[in-house]
Amino acid sequence: MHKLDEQLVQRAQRILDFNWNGEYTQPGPRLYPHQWSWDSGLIAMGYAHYAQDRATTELTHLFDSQWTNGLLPQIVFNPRFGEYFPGIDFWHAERSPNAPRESKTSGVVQPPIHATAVLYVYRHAQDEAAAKEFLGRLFPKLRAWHDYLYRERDPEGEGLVYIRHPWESGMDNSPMWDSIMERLQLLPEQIPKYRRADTHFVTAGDRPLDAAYDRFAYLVKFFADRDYDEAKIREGCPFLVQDVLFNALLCRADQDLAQIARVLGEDPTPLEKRTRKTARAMNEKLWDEQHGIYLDFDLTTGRPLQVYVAPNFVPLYAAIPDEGRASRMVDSLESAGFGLSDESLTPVPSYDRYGFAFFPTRYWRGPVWVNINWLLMRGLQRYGYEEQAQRLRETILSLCRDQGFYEYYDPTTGFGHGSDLFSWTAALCLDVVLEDRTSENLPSKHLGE
Ligand code: 2M8
Repeated sequence: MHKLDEQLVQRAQRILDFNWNGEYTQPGPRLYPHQWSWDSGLIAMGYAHYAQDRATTELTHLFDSQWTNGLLPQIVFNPRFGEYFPGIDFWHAERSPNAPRESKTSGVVQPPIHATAVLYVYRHAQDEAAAKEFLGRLFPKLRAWHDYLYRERDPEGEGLVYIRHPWESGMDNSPMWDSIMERLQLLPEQIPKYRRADTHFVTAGDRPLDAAYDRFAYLVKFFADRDYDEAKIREGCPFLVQDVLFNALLCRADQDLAQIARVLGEDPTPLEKRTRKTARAMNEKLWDEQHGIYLDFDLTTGRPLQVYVAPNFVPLYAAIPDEGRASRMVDSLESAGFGLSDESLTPVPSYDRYGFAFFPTRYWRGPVWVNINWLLMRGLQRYGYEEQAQRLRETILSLCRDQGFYEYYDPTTGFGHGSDLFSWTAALCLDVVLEDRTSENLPSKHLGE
């Protein structure tokens, strides 16, 4: 390995060591002290290369707090840390008969990358027997997680699941939610009392506005008032969206779950059928022919959300578009708004930089995120766009090398912002250096036919 790469690997490992607490990895040391669901999946993929025990402990700890109906919570709280909003008491997860009694969690979910992470860990394992035991232990939990999503979040059986809070998307401050947030006119007495903690740790200018937090808090109370009963929530919830990133990762995770089933000698057929159904539904309902990208669908208005964000190219990672559409997506990624081939920019801005709400340093409104770049890099590799994937690879490495491991980066200056010592940035950077392409040996043929 090149000396510079070796140093980068050591630096990345030191970040993960620092944030590891014996049971899980804090996403960022001050801003995010608890365990976050999709962070853990991404972080485990980094550990897969050098700390298998940690990878399995991390995912096991998360799934230990799975609800009895299969819901995998966005946050598993560590009661030792009080300073995070919303904390344990705000959620009232205990009002649900499904919430765990032994541990404290939030009552929303995050993008389902877990089966993908579990398979990744298995494929990199040195100890085949231990890895197979882990696979066997996690398989029913992963199946219950995906079944929950299709059962509770896809009541019409379309093959597309909905999210019901911006936090469920993993990109809560995205301009994608602006029209919904604006529509949500609240009277002062409808806004729950709360105190933010995030702006104590990072500059308020990088974080969501208070008006957004008012609505985030309102939605949490809405769920708790309905005891987290999905049928009741669905009836009047002002935020119900079929999100592209979420469904693309679910489709990919179901492909990986089918692969896990095969390894364990279980029947993969129902999972394969389901993954094809989701791919087909995304191609039929969410594709935007004019702009060469997939769009989220707002179930309240019955219309697509015409907002162009980088995560909406992630269907490439799940092999959802056919070759023609993939090539249109690459053109869009190379267009001025996303600048994949523009040398004057650090790609990929998370939101079209000519879009009305573009803000290069405000969280999810324009900054470059390493997890999104990584998913796009892997997706582009899958379709054979080596040159474009290489640009993303180099971007991830140079950002980490020059700036350190930040939560996100300004695409116009390359400067790091948000939380420093950020775990998924370190984990994925590590993966990029040590990447073993053979672990990505799924067929590159698309699924949508
Ligand atoms: C951010 O979200 C949390 C709420 O979940 C927050 O702002 O407090 C997002 O970037 C999310 O995707 C991420 O999982 C989390 C922890 O890194 O932080």
